[in-house]
Amino acid sequence: MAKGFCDLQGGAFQNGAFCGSNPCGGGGGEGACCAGTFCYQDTQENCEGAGRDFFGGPCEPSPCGGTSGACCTAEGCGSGLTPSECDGIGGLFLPNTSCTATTCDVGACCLEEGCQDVIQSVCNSMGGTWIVDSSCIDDACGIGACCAGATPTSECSMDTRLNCESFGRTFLGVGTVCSPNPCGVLSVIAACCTLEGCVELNQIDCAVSGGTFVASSPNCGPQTCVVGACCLEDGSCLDQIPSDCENLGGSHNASGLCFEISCPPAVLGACCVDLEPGATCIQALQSDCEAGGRVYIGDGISCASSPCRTCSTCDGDVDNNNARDGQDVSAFVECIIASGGAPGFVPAGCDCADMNHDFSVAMDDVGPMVNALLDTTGDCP
Ligand SMILES: [Ca+2]
Ligand SMILES: [Ca+2]
Repeated sequence: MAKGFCDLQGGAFQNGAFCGSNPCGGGGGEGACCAGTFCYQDTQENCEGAGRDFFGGPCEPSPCGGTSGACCTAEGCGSGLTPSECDGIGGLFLPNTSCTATTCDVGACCLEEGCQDVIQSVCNSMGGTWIVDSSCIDDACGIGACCAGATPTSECSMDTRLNCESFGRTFLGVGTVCSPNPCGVLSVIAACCTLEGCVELNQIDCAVSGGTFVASSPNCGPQTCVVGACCLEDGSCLDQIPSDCENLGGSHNASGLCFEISCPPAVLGACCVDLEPGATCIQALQSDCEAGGRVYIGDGISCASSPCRTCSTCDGDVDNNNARDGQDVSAFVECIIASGGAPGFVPAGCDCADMNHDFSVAMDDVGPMVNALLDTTGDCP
């Protein structure tokens, strides 16, 4: 209201302040307290005791004069900071944004070009669809067939898992399609492993009974639901039914559980961490090694044998005389013959014949060798 009306009512006029930020304080409760432009909730006594300005009311919108916006930090969302203050504490400043439950949460953002884990406002600015409590690693944006029922004539639509299941429908998996209509497969009868043993049910009834559906077994066989020791590649053991063990890449033993069976120890081998000179060697499982795009030399091979060794002069200088020339050709051919093209095997003295740095000497090294000889002659470059 205007000052005149305030005076008429015996009030104390607060120039420039509005009731929305409740500048009246009072009651001893908490209210907006300004530390510079940073707004937080505190009692008037504490706030003014700390030499700060007490405004009362909420911090949103901030009465502290800071630029309006949210600041996302590892601790969550804060308001009342200027962009540079937010930047100063390692935050991300979002102009004209207020802190809500999800303002700073990262979730899957579904875009035409794929999925990106970002906060909602960034997703909106890219024109994507943001999904709360999701992540790209779970394929949240993946589309698949969504069945309204379990008969061959049930309505099938293409949707994300979240949208499909939010309507109480059954999602068949990312990448599945509606043509031909797959919804009838939900009514196909197969083995279902329950606590009571094996029963033949459709997929939905099996899920309802808390069982594990074994699509690959149309009937209950004597072994279908036998829980046994499942030995995994890394030497560990899990009690599993055969189909689950197979899905884990393990080897199933129907004759006993993990406490009765000793699984073979993990087979480690030499793994060359990169393909460049000076490559580091680690002992690893083949799957772990190759998962990182590294080169697995072979089961049981120890790093102590330095299998990742590389050329000490220059690629193609097979006889190690610091010159790459025609004299290296016969040594190169001998290396190819000695290795037999075996993967992960560099014969002794052939380090400089591995032109493509894959820790083997094979026919795919011939082309690079020819090119190297044509490009330069004489001393090592
Ligand atoms: Ca040479
Ligand atoms: Ca090679």
